[in-house]
Amino acid sequence: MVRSVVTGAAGFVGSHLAERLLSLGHQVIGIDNLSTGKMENINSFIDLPEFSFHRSDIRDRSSMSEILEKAAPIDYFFHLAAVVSVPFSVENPGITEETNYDATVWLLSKCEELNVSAFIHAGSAAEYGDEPRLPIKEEYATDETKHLSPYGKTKYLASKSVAKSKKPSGISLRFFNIYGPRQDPSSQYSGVISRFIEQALRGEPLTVFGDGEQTRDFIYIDDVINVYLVAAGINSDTGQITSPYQGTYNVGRSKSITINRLAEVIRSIVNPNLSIVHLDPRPGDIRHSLADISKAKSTFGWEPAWGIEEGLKETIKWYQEQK
Ligand code: UD2
Repeated sequence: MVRSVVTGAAGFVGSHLAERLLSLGHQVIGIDNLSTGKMENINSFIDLPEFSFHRSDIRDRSSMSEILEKAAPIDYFFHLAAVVSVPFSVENPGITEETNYDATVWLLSKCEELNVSAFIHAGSAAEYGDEPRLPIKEEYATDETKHLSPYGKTKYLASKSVAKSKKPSGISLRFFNIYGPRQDPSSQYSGVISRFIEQALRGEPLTVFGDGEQTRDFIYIDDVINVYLVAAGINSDTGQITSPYQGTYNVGRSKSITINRLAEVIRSIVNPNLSIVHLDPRPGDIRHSLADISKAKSTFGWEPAWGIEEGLKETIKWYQEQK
């Protein structure tokens, strides 16, 4: 039976990935320190015999060694656990470096020792800093890039180490703006889509920061899970496995939308009478973001399948069901 470890398994993306691997008949060992992840994200599958859950911090080497040695032989190591908040990283650069960089490099070497076939790291568009050349290509992130936060810098360095690894085969997926069910809307820095939907469902005005003409490249969670599988060499329908890929790949739709337009679309789906208000611009925001995804397309034959309106409708439906 194919066996995967998913770090960050109780998070927004990790829980979807674990659930999908289980649905393909794979075994999953989920690890999370529950700092931002939530048990409610994994409740629907926690009792499955093919799933086991360990509460552990990825910086804790003795606990991680014990879990991984017991779990061996491991086929895939999906590494999603990280400091995910940009402002937290600015206030806590030490914890960010230990978590996003040091722990990742150590886990990679542990996976080499345990003969894991692929190590798939969650990279980020933040690795590009405020890149003016659009659409953004993978090679634009270099050692000279001016990162806007310890988050961006540590993700870049970790991606670089992972992408060089041949054993296990190292893959770093640089995600642009991910959205979908289970994204946590509760902080000021939560993804804008989760915030707008939460505001809309409460009947509150949608809060656009600045003039709203900034753009982002949003990708729906299902497309993200598919790219995780194909990059690892797992057939996303049958679960059959072939050789994993290696290197760094952008993951977005390569289509951008302004935040103003996004607010209008969400309002039109939930309640056309809602107001949209403009607040001060958020300090440190980049203006435009757009992925060049030709490398992922030509290497894995992967293409995003979800349009923004369809993805938003599905996401809104999920938030409504939680009420
Ligand atoms: C994303 C990632 C972040 C980092 C960064 C790198 C998310 C949630 N965050 O930040 O981790 O990788 O990319 O570039 O994916 N906005 C509003 N109103 C709100 C909330 C946000 O107008 O209530 C605007 C915000 O000012 C920004 C845009 O929406 O221009 C997107 O904000 P975000 O926080 O969803 O994501 P982003 O791109 O800043």
